[in-house]
Amino acid sequence: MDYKSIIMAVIEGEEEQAAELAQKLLSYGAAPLEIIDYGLIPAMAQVGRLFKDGEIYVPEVMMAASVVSFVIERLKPLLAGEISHKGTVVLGTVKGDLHDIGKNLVALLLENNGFKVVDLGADVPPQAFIEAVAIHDPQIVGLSALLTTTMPQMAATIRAFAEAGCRDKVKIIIGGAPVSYGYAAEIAADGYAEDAIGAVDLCLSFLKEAE
Ligand code: B1M
Repeated sequence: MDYKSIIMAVIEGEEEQAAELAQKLLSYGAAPLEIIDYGLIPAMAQVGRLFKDGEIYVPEVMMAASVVSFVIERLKPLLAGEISHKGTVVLGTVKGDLHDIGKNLVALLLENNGFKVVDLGADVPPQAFIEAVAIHDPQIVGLSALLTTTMPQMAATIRAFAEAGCRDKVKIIIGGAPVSYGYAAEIAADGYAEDAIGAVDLCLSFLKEAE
């Protein structure tokens, strides 16, 4: 299967073309998750490299990001998950951070693995996570960050849970490109996942533990 064309379409911000190419790949037998893994994610990695090297600027990055979201929206119905919920995850990108593509992928895969996901979006302050936990009673809270400057908001969110007296109520997991196992340990998160599949495995393992 050739993913080069869809990768180029994302990088060039060609929304309709990317959606058509995704459709074509599906008709050749590609699974929706393969299109995400071999097409959309590598395209964003390439966009990141071009941005870092000063070959493209924020508007082009935003265009590429919106193409990815557009294609994912179209693949979503093909990834129908279970209807009964195994557990609930409150998910968000931390305060000050607007990156939401990775977080949206985590939400998508969790939903497709039977979780109810309460997605708080991006730029979420600690208090909003705490309020969502009070309302939705999840087993797990997932924090995403893509900037080294917003990673400390993960620690701040965990501290806010402790200060509000509800740290023990939930498992808190973290993820995002600059985050690591070491950082999770440092801020006393309950877990770290490198990618969306890893986040699903981690959440499933917490539910198993609680049984
Ligand atoms: Co920005 N940005 N960005 N950006 N951006 C990065 C992150 C950067 C690495 C680019 C670079 O310099 N090479 C750099 C950060 C450097 C650093 O902190 N060290 C950067 C910068 C500097 C910035 C701005 C400051 C730029 C500026 O304005 N001068 C600015 C900050 C805005 C803000 O947030 N306050 C900014 C803005 C933007 C856009 C708005 C233009 C856009 C975001 C659009 C959107 O998300 N809706 C954007 C994008 C798209 C990127 C890159 C190019 C791509 C990110 C992405 O979507 N990757 C990125 C470069 C890169 O990562 N290569 C970059 C694809 C996605 C599938 O991967 O998000 O890593 P990722 O998610 C993965 C895993 O990390 C993991 O699973 C996902 C799927 O496998 N994961 C989790 C993520 N969350 C998880 C949570 C979990 C578990 C796993 O559990 C809860």
